[in-house]
Amino acid sequence: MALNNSRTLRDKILKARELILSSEYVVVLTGAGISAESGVPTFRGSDGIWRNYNAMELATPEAFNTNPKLVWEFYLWRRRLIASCNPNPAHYALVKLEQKVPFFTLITQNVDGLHHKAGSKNVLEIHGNLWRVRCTRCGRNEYDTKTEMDVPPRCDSCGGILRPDVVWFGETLSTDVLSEAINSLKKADILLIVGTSGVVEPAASFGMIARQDGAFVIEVNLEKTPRSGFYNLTITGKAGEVLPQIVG
Ligand code: BV8
Ligand code: ZN
Repeated sequence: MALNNSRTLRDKILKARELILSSEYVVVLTGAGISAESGVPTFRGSDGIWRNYNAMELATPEAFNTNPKLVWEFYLWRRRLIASCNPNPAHYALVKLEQKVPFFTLITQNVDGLHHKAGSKNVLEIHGNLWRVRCTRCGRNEYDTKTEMDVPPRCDSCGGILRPDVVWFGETLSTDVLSEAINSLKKADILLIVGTSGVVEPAASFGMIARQDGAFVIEVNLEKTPRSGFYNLTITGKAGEVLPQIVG
């Protein structure tokens, strides 16, 4: 059985490699699982951060309005954790893939910034970025790399409270970023979905959108997800091991 599994896995990887490297337009959707081998905890896995914190308590506008200090302590804790994490072979494989195919879009649900750190260029951060802040009063938006600060921080221009520039539960995604992502899914020949549990909307429906518009959808995940049955090819394995074999 084990031999069969490894041969099946090898065959699936070779099939994915052949399809992806011969495609005109490749879109990749990543979730927390691609950063797991960098040491960034996933959301829903056994070591998941939502285990220690309740997302609905902290990653929501209501939580921030009620207790901005607590929500900022949660984000500072994540910044400190992520500051020492580096991209892993899966991130670097996607940098290489972007250079190998004519058209490429990387859609990420992650807010850790590791795709940029690895060198990916065309990245749509649909849930924002942990290293960016936005003023709740004047809308001023800027990056900062602080892991220690008085919270909640205040805007230099207007004194308004700054918030993490991420999309919380119950908040809509930026319409520009979302329509750019949807457009890329409609044009995609291949959609490669890596390391997401397929729970959070609207990203969870991206595989269906691409499939309905004729894309071949490949999923790479440690385990089957609720969406695996809708996809053309599912490869079970670690992103950091599978992606470098697909991209070469
Ligand atoms: C919205 C930023 C309009 C903050 C995050 C329709 C139906 C049902 C519910 C809704 C719906 N529309 C809206 C909702 C509500 C909500 C939602 O989806 N709730 C869920 C919980 C049901 N969605 C929203 O509110 C969205 N807004 O749609 O606006 C609207 C609004 C209200 C009402 C209607 C419409 C906004 C969602 C954005 C939330 N913000 N992050 C922050 O990070 O602090 S989401 C958060 O979850 C992260 O961004 C994360 O990326 C994302 C998804 O999680 P995953 O990435 O999938 O991570 P997870 O841990 O779950 O899975 C990891 C996977 O990796 C696992 O499968 C594991 O097996 C695998 N893995 C692990 N290691 C590896 C691996 N794979 C490969 N290799 C490995 N080594
Ligand atoms: Zn301001």
